Amino acid sequence: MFNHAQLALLQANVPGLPQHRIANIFRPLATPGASEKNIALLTLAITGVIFVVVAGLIIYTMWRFRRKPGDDEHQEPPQVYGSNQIEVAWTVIPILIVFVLIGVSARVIAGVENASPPASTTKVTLVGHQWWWEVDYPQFTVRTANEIHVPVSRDGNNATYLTLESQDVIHSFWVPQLGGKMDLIPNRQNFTWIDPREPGVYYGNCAEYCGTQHANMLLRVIAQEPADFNTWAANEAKPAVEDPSVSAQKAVYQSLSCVNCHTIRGTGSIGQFGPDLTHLMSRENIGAGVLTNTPEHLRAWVNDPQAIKPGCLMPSMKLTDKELDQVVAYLETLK
Ligand code: HEC
Ligand SMILES: [Cu+2]
Repeated sequence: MFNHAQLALLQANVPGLPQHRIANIFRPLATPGASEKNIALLTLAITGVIFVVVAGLIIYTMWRFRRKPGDDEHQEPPQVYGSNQIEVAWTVIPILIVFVLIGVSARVIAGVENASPPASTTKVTLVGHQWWWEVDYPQFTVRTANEIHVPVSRDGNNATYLTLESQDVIHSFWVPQLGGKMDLIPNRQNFTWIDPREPGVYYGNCAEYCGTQHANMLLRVIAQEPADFNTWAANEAKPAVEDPSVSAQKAVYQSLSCVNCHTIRGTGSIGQFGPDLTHLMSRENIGAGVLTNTPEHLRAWVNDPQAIKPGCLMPSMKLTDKELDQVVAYLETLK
């Protein structure tokens, strides 16, 4: 499920938060994930029985009708055609199996899709872009990218409802331990929800091929104690930090075309095409998971994103070394 760069990222520790590194559908930690696990087990059990029966019949037949000493090797064994009982059995039984699986899946999908959000829950609008995730919190006027902070949900309360949209092509939300897959479709809204039961970082990825950098659309759900979540949201809701010691560096950033693609709230940088950078330094990774968000990585990214994530929709800006230092120094103040 993960490529090399992402695996390296998974190994990076975030202090204080356990990492649910194994994105294993058989260890669900949320209600939708748990019901999906049951479908997976049922499907495995049914297909397992079919496998044993079919493979068993093949092995039995090979043994029972093997060539014996004295058999004429040019003589075909007797062939049987058109047994009504067998035809009916292998038509009806698979149809029944398919209907059982459709019924069970439809029930789970309906439960995930149609649950209406109680007023007290967190709402997130997740917008797929080639090749990153925009994460909006309409209740807090917060906008971030690639990392979905949510409160942990211990008693069934505090679920997070997700409205899924796409800016360009079809993407798909899948965080195996929590839930999914649910597609993000242009000109349409889909809904799903998650209720992570344990604090920690849950990994997911885009699950619908969406173009060249599809494999680098890592998604992280960061489930926090409600108090920590509120602290995070309160900071994110503020406009960008104004640090007078970097006003010259900020002026350099403002003079570049970065402002046409990125928003830094409270400044003249109001582009909407790329990720919101207002609180860039509160994110653990950049480029939807290709790099951890360290000063060196940030510099490498701004210098030449095409070398790191070839084909991504941020051009290499060809800054001078001096401009690069200044822009990165400014970005690093955006806590
Ligand atoms: C043509 C639009 C465009 C321009 C111009 C542009 N960017 Fe970007 N930027 C993007 C896109 C799109 C992404 C997301 C790339 C991805 O992850 O696939 C991005 C990502 C980033 C990120 C990583 C953010 C994150 O959370 O992953 C940073 C930092 C960044 N840009 C800074 C800059 C700076 C600084 C400049 C100017 C020197 C700049 N960008 C110019 C479109 C642009
Ligand atoms: Cu994709």
